[in-house]
Formats: sequence, C-alpha cells, structure tokens
Amino acid sequence: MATTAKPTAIDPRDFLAIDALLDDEERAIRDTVRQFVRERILPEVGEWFEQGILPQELVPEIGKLGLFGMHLEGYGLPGASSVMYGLTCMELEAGDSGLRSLVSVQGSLAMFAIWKWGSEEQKQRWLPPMHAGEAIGCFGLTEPDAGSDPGSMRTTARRDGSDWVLNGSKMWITNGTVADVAVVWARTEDGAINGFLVERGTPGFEAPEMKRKLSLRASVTSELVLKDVRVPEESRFPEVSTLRGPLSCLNEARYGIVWGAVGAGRACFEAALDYARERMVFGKPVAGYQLTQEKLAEMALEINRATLVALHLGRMKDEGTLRPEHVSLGKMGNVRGAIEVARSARTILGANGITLEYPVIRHINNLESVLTYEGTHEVHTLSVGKALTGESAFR
Ligand code: TGC
Ligand code: FAD
Repeated sequence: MATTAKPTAIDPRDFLAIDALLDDEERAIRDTVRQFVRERILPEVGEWFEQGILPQELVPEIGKLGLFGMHLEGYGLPGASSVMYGLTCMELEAGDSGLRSLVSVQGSLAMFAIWKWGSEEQKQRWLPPMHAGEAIGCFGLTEPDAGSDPGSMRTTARRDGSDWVLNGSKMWITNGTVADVAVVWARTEDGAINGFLVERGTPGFEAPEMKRKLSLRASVTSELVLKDVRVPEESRFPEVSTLRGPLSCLNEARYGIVWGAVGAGRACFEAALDYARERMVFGKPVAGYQLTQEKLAEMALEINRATLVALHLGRMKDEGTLRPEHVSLGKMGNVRGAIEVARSARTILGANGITLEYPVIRHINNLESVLTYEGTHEVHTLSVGKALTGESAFR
C-alpha cells in the first residue's frame, strides 16, 4: 500500500531536510556548538578579525565544552564519532575559520600526532591537559621552502649522546606562538623523518608571530625557529620513520575541513538570504528578482551537496572505510564550493558585502587560506588523479 506521508514545508536553511539524517546525540552536539558560536563568537569576531587576534581566554572555554581531541579515545578523551566531530567543525567554521583552525590544529594535528605516534609517557603527559584547554599544541611541518612537498624539508635532528639536537625553521604554523608544546617534524642523519615534542621555553627555540596576514586574521600563525635545540630521546616519537607519520595526521585535519567549509559557506548563504529579503531596490526586495533567485538557488544547491558529501565521508570514517583520497575529493569540492557561495553572497550584499559588519568578506578572505592549507587544491586534485589513473603526477 502506498504511504501518504504529508510533505513538510521547505526550510531554506535545511532544504533537503538533512537534519533528519542525524541522530539525537549528533543534533545535540551540533546545537551546543552552534549556540556557543552564536553567543560567544559572532558578536565579536569581526572586531577580532580587524585587530588580528583570537582571544586566548577562548581556549579553556572550548576545553570546558570538551571539543579538543573530542574524536579520540582513551586518556580521558570523549571518543565522539567522526560525524559528531565533523558537525562541530562545521559549526565552529560558521563562526570563523580561525576558530575551527584552533580546534583542528589542537585536536587533529597536535593531539592526534601524540595519540597515534607518541610514547605512553608522552600521551599521559600531554593528552589530558590539551583536551582540557590547559595546554596548547602546534604542528610544525611546513618550512619556508617545503610546503606541498614536505619530503624536501631541511629541518634536521642530530643524535648527540642520549639527546637530539634540532636545527631549522618552520613557517605558517597555527598556534605556534601560544603553544606549550610543538610537534616538530625533522629529518635524521639516516634520512628518516621523525617527530619531536619541543616545549615552550626550550633554549634555542622561538616562535615569533607572523603578521600582515589578510586572511585567517583571527588565528595565531607563527614561525618556529630552532637553533641547536636540545631535546631528550624521550621527546621523540618512537615509531615514526617516514612521511607517513605527519601525513597520517593531515587526513584527520583535512576531514574536519570538509565539514568546516560547509559552515563558512552556510554562514554566507544565510547572510545573503536575510539581506536579500530585506533590501529594497527599484521598489521591491532584491530577493524578488530572478537573477538573485538564481544565485540563492545555486548557493542552496552547493551547500546541500557539500553537506551530504561531508556526512557521507563521516559515516564512512565511522565505519572504517574512509581513504585519504576520499578526503581529498571532499576537501577539493567543498572548499571550492564554499568559495563560490561566499563570492556570490558578497554580490547580493552590494557594498555592504565588503564590510566587517557582515560575515561574508571575512569568510571570503579566510577561505583563501583554507584553499591552500592542509594540502592545496592542486595537491588534492593530483591525489584524486592518482587514485583514478594509477599514475602519479606529483613530480
Ligand atoms: P608519498 O611518497 O606518496 O608518501 C610518503 C609516505 O607517506 C605515506 N602517505 C600517507 N600516509 C597517510 N596518509 C596519507 N594521506 C598519506 N599520503 C602518503 C605513504 O604511504 C608513504 O609511506 P611509507 O611509509 O611507505 O614511506 O609522498 P610524496 O612525498 O610523494 O608526497 C605526497 C603528497 C604530495 C600527497 C604529500 O606530500 C602531501 O600531502 N603534501 C601536502 C602537504 C600538506 O598538506 N601540508 C599541510 C601542513 S599542516 C597544515 O596545513 C595545517 S593548516 C591549519 C588547519 O588545519 O586549520
Ligand atoms: P607551495 O608548495 O610553494 O605551492 C605553490 C603553488 O604550487 C600552489 O598553487 C600549489 O598548489 C602548486 N603546486 C605545488 N606542487 C604542485 C604540483 N606537483 N603540480 C602543480 N602545482 C603544484 N603548515 C603546517 O605545517 N602547520 C600549520 O599549522 C599550518 N597552518 C597554516 C595556516 C595558514 C593560515 C596558512 C596559510 C598555511 C598554514 N600551513 C601550515 C602551511 C600550509 O600547509 C602550506 O601553505 C601548504 O601546504 C602549501 O605550501 P606552500 O604555501 O609552501 O605552497
């Protein structure tokens, strides 16, 4: 017998009723983070962006919410599902990419590196305070001359008795200046890649903040300078010897970006939709013109498509079937989509689209970094190309 379910009205903010695909626990964490962003971030983030700061008192507040390393298990960590972590990234980035970066770098890069590759002692020491927001971590892979190709890194680690001596520099390192512990990737004398935990205040180690950014302004971005930095053997990750060490961490953070980009795009779409309904031109709301409706329809299409991709990848991750190439496809598509949505939203806001009174130009600028970090659009294109053809075109 045919069912006669009543069609429900369309919710412009959830056109395909994707909310119904989530369970109660997933909705609850999503709503908690959304409320935090609405109350604590949105009223001030324009000002923070303008000043180029991210107030550090947010760190313990986010710790209290349990978001740092929320998808990891053991050591007092919540062991939330990948979908719950993804929804969290989406809501944080609807606030600002810098906020999502803070949580991504702490949980998916620094904490994940220690969780996956650290010794038992390193895990016990760092994971609980990092989860609570009592200690901050950063992840130093990129160098001035080695970004997309981290295999060409020049930072070295030389064995000296029971210590290691690190030399080199890292660049564009999120949280670097404020970090209590830096995960530093370096090449050892036998050509292997290894990771070392370098604590703030270690002689020879400095982390000056990089200034004059016009993107990710509400985020701390730093250089790491290592001049004969001496660390004990206990600070080395015991099992890492190849790039698989750092690259395995990137999969985690890239997954968060697949969701985060949807949040940034959604924030721009909602700003444009609200504006278009209010703003009068030639005697009627901008929303009443076909050209505007085409823009809004395209935005809705992209946001719903991107959300479904993110949710599908999240379900795959929870089932254990997600591969790095899937994440590459998701990052490519969702970041590009968010940029298209943000730029189209900007046109609907007219001149108001370029001020920090509205979120759109801030997201546009941030998304330029998101397109580049965690593997550029080109790097992910080549990863997908390699998976499709079996041919590597990286070099
Ligand atoms: P390749 O020869 O392909 O691989 C070297 C070793 O690594 C393994 N591997 C992976 N393992 C886990 N996950 C992945 N996604 C992996 N990709 C490769 C591989 O199996 C091999 O292991 P082994 O043990 O057999 O030797 O490496 P390649 O030198 O040809 O490079 C490949 C390429 C270009 C894809 C890689 O270098 C790359 O991903 N480059 C992009 C670098 C990048 O994304 N950097 C991001 C830095 S962190 C950051 O941006 C933080 S932003 C702040 C925020 O998140 O908010
Ligand atoms: P390059 O590698 O020099 O690339 C330049 C151009 O060449 C790009 O368009 C690239 O796609 C293209 N290209 C590269 N290889 C190929 C190829 N084979 N074929 C065709 N085109 C190619 N790094 C960290 O380690 N930790 C962090 O916390 C961190 N945070 C960041 C925060 C911000 C705000 C930013 C902007 C960057 C951050 N990064 C971080 C660095 C980021 O990961 C790198 O910028 C990124 O990996 C690209 O490296 P690159 O900038 O050196 O560009």
